[in-house]
Amino acid sequence: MNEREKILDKYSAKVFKNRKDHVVQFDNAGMPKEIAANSRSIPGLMSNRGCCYAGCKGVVLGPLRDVVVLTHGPIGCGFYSWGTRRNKAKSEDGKSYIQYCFSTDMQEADIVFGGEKKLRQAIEEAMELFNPSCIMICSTCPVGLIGDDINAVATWAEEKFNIKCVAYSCEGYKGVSQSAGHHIANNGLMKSIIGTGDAPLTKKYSVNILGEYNIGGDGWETERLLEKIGYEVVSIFTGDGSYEAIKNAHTANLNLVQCHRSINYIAEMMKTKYGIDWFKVNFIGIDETIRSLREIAAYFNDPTLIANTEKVIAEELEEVAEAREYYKEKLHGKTAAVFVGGSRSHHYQMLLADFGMKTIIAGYEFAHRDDYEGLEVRPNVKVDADSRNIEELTITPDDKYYHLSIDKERFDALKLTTELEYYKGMFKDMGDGTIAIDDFNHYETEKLLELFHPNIFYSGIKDKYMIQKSGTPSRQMHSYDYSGPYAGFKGAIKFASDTYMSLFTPAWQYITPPWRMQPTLEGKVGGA
Ligand code: CFN
Ligand code: HCA
Repeated sequence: MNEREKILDKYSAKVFKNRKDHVVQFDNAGMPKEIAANSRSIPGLMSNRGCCYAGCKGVVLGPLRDVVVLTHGPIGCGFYSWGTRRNKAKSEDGKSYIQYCFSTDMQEADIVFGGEKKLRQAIEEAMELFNPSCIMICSTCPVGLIGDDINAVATWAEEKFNIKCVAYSCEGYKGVSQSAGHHIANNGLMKSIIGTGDAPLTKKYSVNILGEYNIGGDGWETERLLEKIGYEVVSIFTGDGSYEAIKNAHTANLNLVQCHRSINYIAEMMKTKYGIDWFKVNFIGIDETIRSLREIAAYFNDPTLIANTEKVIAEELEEVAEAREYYKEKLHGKTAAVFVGGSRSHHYQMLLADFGMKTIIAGYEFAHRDDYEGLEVRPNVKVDADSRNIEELTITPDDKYYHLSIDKERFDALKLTTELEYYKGMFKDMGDGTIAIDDFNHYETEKLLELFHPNIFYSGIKDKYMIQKSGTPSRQMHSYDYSGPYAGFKGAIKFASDTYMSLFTPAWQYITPPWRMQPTLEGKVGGA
C-alpha cells in the first residue's frame, strides 16, 4: 500500500468512493491528470473549509478600508470574519473603518418578524457616526432563509443619504465553500463600483493588483517594489484598498493577479468590458518575485522600465543576500506540508524552494481543478478570446497577449513550443512520492503527520495546535501568526526567519511526539 492507499483505507465504502478522487500521489509515471475539487464536503468529516459569507465578506470585501462593510446577521459571523483576519490598513485620510466590526446583531425577534428594520437602523447609525461614502451589506444564512430584501434597503440608503450602497446576498450556505463568496463579491464590485470614477492617471505605466489582501502587510511590500520601479498602482483589490481607488480601476493599463483563486473573475470581466490585459503574478518567493517583475516589464516592453526593473532587482537582492545564504544553510533539506485555502498552498512552495526546502504534502481547502492541474498558455500572441474550446483556438501573431488555463491533455494536444508554455497549477511543482489532497480534513491531517513526518506543517488556526501537540511545528499561512510581510525579497527573509524559529525553538525538547512512544507499524498475524 502506498501512503495514499493507507489514508483512504480506513474509510467506509461510501466515503472512500468520494474521497479517493480528492487524494492523489505522484509517482514516476508522471503527473496525475485529474483531481476532484470544488465539490460538496461530506458532512461529519471535519473539513477545514469556511463558507460563502467568509469568502465574500471576510476575504474580498472586508479589507476595503473606507467602506462600512455591514454584516446583516447574528453577531458571530461578523465578529469571526473581522477578529481573525490580518489584513492591515492605513488610516491616513481619516477614512478607515477597519478597526470596527459592523453587524446588525440579529436576535430571535428579528428572525421571526424580519430584520429589514434593524438593517435600516444600523445604516442610519453608521451614517451618523462615520458618514462613509460607501456601505456594503453582507447577508449571513438566516437573512436568506427569512427573505429580508437587502437590495431594497440598499436602494433606500442610496436615495436617503446620497451614498453608494451595495447589497451582497452571500449567505453562508451558498455554493460549497468560500469560493462562491469570492464570485459574489467580484460581481458586485464589477457591477456597482469599478468604472464609476474618473481620476486621471499620473504615470505612463499603471497597474491594479488583484487578489492581494495585505495579510501581514504583503500588499504594501509589493506596492513598494512596483512604485520603486516606476509604476502607478491605481488600486489594490482589496488589501488596504479603498472604494475611492477601486472606482478608477478601469483606467489602469494592466491587471496583475496575485491570488489565483479569489479574483480572476474580475480580471476576466475587466478584459471583456475595458480591454485590460491581465496575467497571474506571484510575489511570494524571491525567484518568483523576480520572474513576476520581469514579466510585467516585458509586457510594457519599454527599455527604461526594463532597466529600472533590473536595477531594483539587483538592489533588493543585494540587501537580502547575506540573510538568504544564512537561512538557506539552516533550512536546506527540511520537508514541509502546505495546506491553505487557495493559491497560497502553491505560492509558498516556491518560497520554500528558495531556501532548499521541499514540499512533500500539499492541498487546498476550496481550490478549483485548474489551481491543481492548470497549465497556462502564455504566448506573446493572442488566442481568440471568445473561444474556450482548445480545438478551435486561433493564434494570431499580430495580437499582443493572451492567456488561458487548460488541462494537461488539451495542452499536449496544442503542441505548443516551449517558449509558449507556461505552467501554473500546483501539480507541476510536486515531486515523486509527494501527495496532494483536496478539501483535507482532520483525520487526513493526522494520518499525513503519521505517514510523512514533515519537519514543518503550514496551515491554519483550525489544525495548528493539534499539529503542534503531535510534535510537528506548525505555522499559520492564513494569518502568518501575526508576523509578516512575507511578500517580495525582504518578506522572503522574514518568512525564513520565522520558519527557522519554529523549527529550532528549544521548546521541542520538552515534548515527545506520539510516534516516538507508540508503534506505527500495523500488521496481521497468521491468517486471521
Ligand atoms: S488571503 Fe487569500 S490567497 S483570497 Fe483566499 S485563496 Fe483564504 S482567507 Mo485564508 S489565507 Fe487563504 Fe488564499 Fe486567495 Fe486568505 S490561501 S484561505 S479565501 N486566501
Ligand atoms: C476563512 C478565513 C481564513 C481562515 C483562517 C484559518 C483566513 O476562510 O474563513 O482557518 O486559519 O485566512 O482568515 O481562511
